[in-house]
Amino acid sequence: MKRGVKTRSFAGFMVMILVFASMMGCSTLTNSANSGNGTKNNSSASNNKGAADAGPDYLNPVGEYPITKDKITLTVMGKKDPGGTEWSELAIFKRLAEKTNIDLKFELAEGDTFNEKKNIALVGGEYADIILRGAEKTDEETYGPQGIFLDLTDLIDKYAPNIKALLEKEPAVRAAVTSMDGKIYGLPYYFKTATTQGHLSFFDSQWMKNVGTRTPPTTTDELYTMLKAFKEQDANGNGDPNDEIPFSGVGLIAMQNLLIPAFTGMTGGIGFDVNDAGEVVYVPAMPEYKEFLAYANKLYKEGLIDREFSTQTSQQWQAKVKGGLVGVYNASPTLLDPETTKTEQLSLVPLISSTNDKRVVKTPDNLYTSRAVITNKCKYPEAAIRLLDMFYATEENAVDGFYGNTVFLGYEDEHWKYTDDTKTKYEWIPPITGFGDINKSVSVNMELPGLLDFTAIPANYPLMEMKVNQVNQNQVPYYRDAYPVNARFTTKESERGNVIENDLFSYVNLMTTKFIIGEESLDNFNSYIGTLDKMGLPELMEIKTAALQRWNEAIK
Ligand SMILES: [Ca+2]
Repeated sequence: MKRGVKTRSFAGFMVMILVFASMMGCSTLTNSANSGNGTKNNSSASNNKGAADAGPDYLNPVGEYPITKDKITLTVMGKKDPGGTEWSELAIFKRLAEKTNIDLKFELAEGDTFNEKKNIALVGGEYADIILRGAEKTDEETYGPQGIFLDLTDLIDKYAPNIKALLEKEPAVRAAVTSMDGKIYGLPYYFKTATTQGHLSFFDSQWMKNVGTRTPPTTTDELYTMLKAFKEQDANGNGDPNDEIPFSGVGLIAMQNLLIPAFTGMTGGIGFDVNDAGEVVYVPAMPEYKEFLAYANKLYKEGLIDREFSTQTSQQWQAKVKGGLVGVYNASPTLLDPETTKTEQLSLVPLISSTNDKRVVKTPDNLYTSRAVITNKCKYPEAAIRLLDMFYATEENAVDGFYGNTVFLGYEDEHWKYTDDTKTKYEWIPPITGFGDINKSVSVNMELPGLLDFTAIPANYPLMEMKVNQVNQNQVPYYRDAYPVNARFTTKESERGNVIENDLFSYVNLMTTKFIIGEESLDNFNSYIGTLDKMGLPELMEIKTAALQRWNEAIK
């Protein structure tokens, strides 16, 4: 899937910078009509204020369109998906420009190339008015206090009623977007859909019936018994009792989602969590983690875990699953062939064990920060925030059919429609047949700033329906947050913390795999803990604890 852009020569890269720089000049020209001087760090347009509440002269009142009286142009540096359509060709941006009088001039790049370009631009002072879909929290902490990213707090208050409503309704969203200095530099993507999920420990109900198991396992012992039966009998019913792989996945993902929570009662996987006393814990250093390792080692020794779990590619694992060889396959049933899969696919409830009596599954992420920042190059920050605010509209305050969900799905009754008044199911309208088509011609369907709140599921898609029903029944009731993913760190804390955390992650990954496959004896668990300490775990715990305390204050 990767991208010719990555191998672009340095000369080519410089050409891109030059094109970008000339675009900046272009935007300055457009702006010069309205701005008396060329100062960088002030909205000169907003200096021409009329009445106190009406905003600057160039702007129509909030709620009225177009947003600006005359056409303006804003430059946007954006991170696009590999091979994705140029954003200027997408329907949402074309229609928004018509409605608002705001033309967006895009300078796009992909993946690491984008990050490199962004850093060069910000350090070199040649950046766009807006950065879309590619800034990070650490950028906010660095470039916010320097004044390069604008503090959006007052702009939101005056010009962005939809964003304001979201922040008032969701204290965790406000906390997540608030920088260390108490200001708001970046706008979030906040998403809730029916198809986001907890863990994915699905299996075929027919396998269970074929081996005489009556009800799905709810403890680690019961899981062991079922996996053993899968191994010993002809669970897939093809006449060969020896071709079953009872439990498979790629790497440690399945263990993190199902087995580690079953033994530790924590959902932080091989990372950080917060215990019931409110203290930071590092899950792979918990005594209960040793019990998980012992259990997984037993499964591995007895051939109940795929022998190739730590070495196989995603494609190899998928081929086994689609070939009907895997029991608990640890993926969404939508991976299976809809033509041939007619049996009920079940998901395990979170399991309990000898060391844990709480059923827990990790709450899925529903928020990405820093999806849009406005820089001090922008002469029209009021217009920029009003345009971005449209991405946070709900169905009730859509403007010409555009609201948060439009970014995800396209325009209702043009690209998709509900199948009936209950609004529980939807279907695509040809020629649109799926999200791939939306991304090709209509929108960038994920990770732009905005609010996505969509609980309908696709019609005529039984495997998706099974998944959603199982997740709602067996996982949603047990959601538990791990360490807050949106806690803020100082620049110094992140620099030091990231080094330690990456080292720990690599070591824990390696050692966990070795303990499971028996290459390392569990007698060495204590020396493994000692190594974690030597690698800086206590220092990282302090950093994480300080950030957690700030987070807890922020969400009060
Ligand atoms: Ca078989």
